[in-house]
Order: sequence, then structure tokens, then C-alpha cells
Amino acid sequence: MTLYQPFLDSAIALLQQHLDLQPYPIPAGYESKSAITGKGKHQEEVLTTSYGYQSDKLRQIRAAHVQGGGSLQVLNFVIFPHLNYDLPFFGADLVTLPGGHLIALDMQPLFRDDLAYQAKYTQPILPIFEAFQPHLPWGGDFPAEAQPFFSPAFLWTRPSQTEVVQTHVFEAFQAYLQAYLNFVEQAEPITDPQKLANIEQAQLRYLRYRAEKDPARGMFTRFYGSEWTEEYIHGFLFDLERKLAIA
Ligand code: DBV
Repeated sequence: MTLYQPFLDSAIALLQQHLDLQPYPIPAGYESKSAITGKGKHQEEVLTTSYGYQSDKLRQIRAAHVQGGGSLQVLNFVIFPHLNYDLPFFGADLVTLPGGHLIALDMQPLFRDDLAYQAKYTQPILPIFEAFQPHLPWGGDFPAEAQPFFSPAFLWTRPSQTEVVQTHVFEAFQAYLQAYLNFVEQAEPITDPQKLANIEQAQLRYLRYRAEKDPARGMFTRFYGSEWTEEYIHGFLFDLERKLAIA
């Protein structure tokens, strides 16, 4: 059992409890990919597995799970709502590298500076954020250009102990996902054309940023080559533009 497997299992169980989950198609050849890295006795298999679901309000619920031994574990888990809801994105980036753990957990807002939006989708999360903050202190530097995509309840931390990941981070992950599912349950479709246009713009802004700046691009390219990596990023991980183009 690797570090982030319980996160993935608990997330899928929680989603199944609350939503009418349907599969989301994963492009052929991208469900599972493996490569051997390192030399001699340092050889290690790096296995990347993908998971995709959808529901009536959620366009794509997807996870990428990278398992490459004790010093390489990643779970990147993102929920993209349908474009006729003003729901935030659920974003979790759980990363273990030789340098340590890096945890990013947030409900990423469509409209960061809109006070009514904050009241609706950030205020209710702040008590959860504040409960975990003492155990999961601010992780320091992160790209300034990423700032507009995070809420004031952004949990960003670099725990030095794996046990902290297994306890506090695990609980925080479940609490954020549960709170997200409460938002989903309450969400009503948007019909106002101006609001719909704003949502689409905000979704595209987020998506383009994530596809362009994907911090895993270098890692995936080293393991699996650039052709596989670009197709994985644009055809599965961040696929909204492709889906709009063929709609
Ligand atoms: N990040 C992804 C996907 C990954 C992934 C799809 C499947 O978006 C992994 C894999 N994230 C991943 C890896 C690293 C990070 C780092 C492997 C380490 C990269 C390295 O050090 O080589 C949040 N993730 C990060 C960082 C941040 C995030 C801020 C540090 C990057 C840096 O310092 O440059 N989540 C990430 C992010 C957004 C988000 C940038 C932007 C909106 O939601």
C-alpha cells in the first residue's frame, strides 16, 4: 500500500456515497503507463494510473496516481464542474519527492476577488482551514502567477514527517472533499447568459494555466517521453479546450 492509495480509495468511496457516479472516458493507452528509471540496483518502476468519473453537475472528476517507490509518490486529484454551475474546482496536489512532501489542497475559485463568491464558497471552508492550519503550517514560496487560482482557504504545506501526511493531511483531504460535496449538493444551474459566459472564461483561464504550467510535465517527459506527456496533459488531465472544440 503506497502513501496516497488510501486518499484515492477514500475519495472514490465518498464520491460514490454522494453522487450518481458515471465513468469518464480515459483515452486509450492512458489508463496505465509504466517505465523503468534509474540504473543498476537503483532501478525502479514508475507506474502512473488514471481514474475518471462524472456526474450530473460535475464534468470531470479525475485523478493521476504516480507510484515510483518510497521517494516518488504523487496523487493529483481535480474536479471540474460543468460550465452551467458556479462551483469552484476541487484541487489536490499531493506530492512526495526525494526532497520531501509537498501538499496543495483547495477549492479553487472561479472568481477570486468577488466578495459574494467568497461568501458563498470560501467563508464556509475557513473553519476547516483554521482547524488544520496549526498542524499544517504554510509551505512558503509558490509561484506568484498561481496566486489568483487559489482561495484564502488554500492549504499549502511541506510536512517533514510522513506520519503528518497519513494523519492531518489525510483528514484535511477528506474534510475538504466532504465540504465540496456539500456545495455540489446545493448547487443550482446558472441560466443567465452573462454569468455563463463569465464561468466559461474563468474555467478556460484556469485550465490553460494548469495545462501550460503543469509542474509534472518535466517528470512525465523524463519517464514516458514528450509525445505521451503532451497528449496526457491536453487529452486527459486538462481536457476542457479539446472537449469544447468537438462539442
Ligand atoms: N501537478 C499537477 C499534476 C501532477 C502534479 C497533474 C500528475 O498539476 C504533480 C501530476 N506538482 C506535481 C509535481 C510537483 C508539483 C508541485 C510532481 C513537483 C515539481 C517539482 O518540484 O519538480 C500546486 N504543485 C507543485 C507546486 C505547486 C503545486 C504550487 C510547486 C511548483 C513550483 O514551486 O513551481 N496545484 C498545483 C498548482 C496549481 C494547483 C501549480 C495551480 C493552479 O492547483
